[in-house]
Amino acid sequence: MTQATAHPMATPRNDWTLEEVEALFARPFMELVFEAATVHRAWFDPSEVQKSQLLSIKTGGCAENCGYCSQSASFQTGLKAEKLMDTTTVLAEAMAAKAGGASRFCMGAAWRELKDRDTPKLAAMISGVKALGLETCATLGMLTADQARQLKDAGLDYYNHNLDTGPEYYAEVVTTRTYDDRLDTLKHVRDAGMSTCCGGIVGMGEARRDRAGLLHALATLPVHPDSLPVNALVPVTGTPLGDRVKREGEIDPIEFVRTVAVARLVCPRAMVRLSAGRETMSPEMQALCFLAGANSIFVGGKLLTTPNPEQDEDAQLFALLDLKSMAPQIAPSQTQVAQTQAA
Ligand code: SAM
Ligand code: DTB
Ligand code: SF4
Repeated sequence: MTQATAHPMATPRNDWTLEEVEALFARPFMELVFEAATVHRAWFDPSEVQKSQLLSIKTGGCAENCGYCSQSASFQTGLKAEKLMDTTTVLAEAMAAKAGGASRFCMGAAWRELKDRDTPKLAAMISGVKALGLETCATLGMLTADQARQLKDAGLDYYNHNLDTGPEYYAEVVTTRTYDDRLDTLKHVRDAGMSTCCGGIVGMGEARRDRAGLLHALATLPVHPDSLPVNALVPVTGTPLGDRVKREGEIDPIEFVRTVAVARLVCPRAMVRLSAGRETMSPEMQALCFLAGANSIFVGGKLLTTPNPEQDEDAQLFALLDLKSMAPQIAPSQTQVAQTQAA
């Protein structure tokens, strides 16, 4: 905290206005990146980047209609739906991820919500991965308060549940759930004492105001996300948003870096994850993202269903940029810190 007080923007705030967040986006690019890099240094070692690995434990056939997603049953993407993986396979994948240098393992399921009948199996996977010494994360759709507690008891450190975009653009992205549904699950996760992982996707045809709207929504949550993934849309053929981006063109890379920088500024203590979309980013673009405050990536040749740079390519990137791998981040969540301070 002593270092953090050195810069006025390094102290977390929950009273951001949308206009203030938009004003950050509009800052001269060099100033914005410099400020974000400065705030990044107040809380983190800028030479450390965490390597996370993803595994799709239940692929395809999802009941939601997220317009970017390869796994929605609403779109013809050519993806084959699969059953929930068995625990032994998941643990073998987690061991391989650890051996490959990942310190965090995230299990993703193409579900609208977790079903009670699957919870014991999920709990076994989570406790097994945790026993390997990995930081655990899962993303399984909506959770009830009770399910969140069961996952926490099993050893789940983080729950990922993205808001994806600003509230005004949300209905363009998905119509089978509301922003409030997402906020409810995030509350259950916080109340269970888990760390929240919540971010969104850039490059879905949204306006800058929507990107600011997303970051404003995150920065005004009762407690900031502990982990904030910034995904660049991976355009999947057959999805409405993937097809649209292929027709209309991708977002300007500098606007993506601006989004990373503003994420770092409005949620200074969050792990900002440079998530989907690195496959098509140059080393220079990724370096700018790290400078602007991103401090985690997903490693391994596959995200959930789409390609990601191979391990050796990322090893070269780390060597080129003199980056070190970060250890698991299982400090108390920001919710727990706030509760301790209030007590
Ligand atoms: N079904 C769960 C849910 O949606 O919460 C978990 C899995 S879902 C695939 C996890 C996140 O991946 C989504 O919230 C979205 O932000 C991101 N994502 C999915 N498809 C993507 C794509 N094509 N490009 C970028 N990000 C994507
Ligand atoms: C997140 O925000 N990004 C990751 C993780 N959370 C689960 C998932 C990216 C998925 C990209 C599309 C795919 O591979 O299917
Ligand atoms: Fe289902 Fe998640 Fe894909 Fe939406 S993003 S369709 S909820 S798997």
